[in-house]
Amino acid sequence: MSGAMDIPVSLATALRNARHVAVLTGAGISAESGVPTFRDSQTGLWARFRPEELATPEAFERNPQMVWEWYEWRRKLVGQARPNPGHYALARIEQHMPGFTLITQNVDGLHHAAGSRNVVEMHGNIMRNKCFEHGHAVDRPDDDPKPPRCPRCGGRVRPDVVWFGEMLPEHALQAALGAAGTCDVFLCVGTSTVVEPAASLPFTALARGACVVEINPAPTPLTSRASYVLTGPSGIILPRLVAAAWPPTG
Ligand code: BJW
Repeated sequence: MSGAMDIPVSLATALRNARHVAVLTGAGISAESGVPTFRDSQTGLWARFRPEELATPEAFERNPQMVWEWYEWRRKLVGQARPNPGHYALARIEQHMPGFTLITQNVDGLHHAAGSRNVVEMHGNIMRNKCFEHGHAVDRPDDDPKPPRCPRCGGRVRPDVVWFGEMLPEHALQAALGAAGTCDVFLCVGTSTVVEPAASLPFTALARGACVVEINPAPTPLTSRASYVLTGPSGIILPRLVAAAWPPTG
């Protein structure tokens, strides 16, 4: 990618003429905001931590303090992060579209911070909490103990995110499936496209006949099937895609 000229005209036209655009984002879109991805070999969280020790209900039952403290550390990172040009470009696309659904696997809230409105959070939000036993929402947990206790039932408090082996929020799953099954253009941005059920969404869109665009510096299981592959960081490519579809006037 070296300039706006690198966006194929046929892609810019398809985006401009779309009635419904669906976007799936993953950790890569927030990498340029300083939030580590999961699976990148040098910087990814799981180059240093084992997911089965941290991102499962069993891990929390085994060692709730360690899991709670890992999430507190990540909350600090996310709390300092600001949206990057990739997040803002997606908010701009929404302003141009009659129908737009931004499906994110990210728990960092940066799409809302960038001004996106129709955001579906498939894996929850790291800034929210709920109790482990009954799912009661817990607004402001105490600092101690770690993890704190639910004021309603005394259960342990956990982050309101989706761990491996857990069901996704039903409303989010339905909204994501609905958007993938009805869109004309599907953008798959900054995800390794391996964690289900999110990873199936671009394939659902392909089966429906949508134009599926992958934006990622590295190949994924989608790369060989995508209609267009834009190789590079989303903070560079997405603003170029917007400029190609809706050229600045004057
Ligand atoms: C850039 C960039 C730049 C870098 N610009 N890009 C069917 C088959 C097999 C298994 C399953 C299945 N169905 C369900 C499962 C089990 C499991 C699963 O999928 N396992 C697979 C690993 C095989 N799924 C589940 O358990 C899900 N639950 C479920 O399906 O319930 C029903 C059920 C249960 C059990 C059995 C069967 C059915 C729940 C999944 C929950 C995932 N949770 C996590 C943690 C969230 C909380 C937290 O943040 O701590 O979600 S795991 C982690 O992975 C996180 C992410 O959202 C998710 C996806 O990762 P993502 O976003 O793709 O990040 P990376 O790091 O992998 O990739 C980053 C990408 O960015 C790379 O491609 C880079 O190249 C790129 N990049 N810089 C653009 N500047």
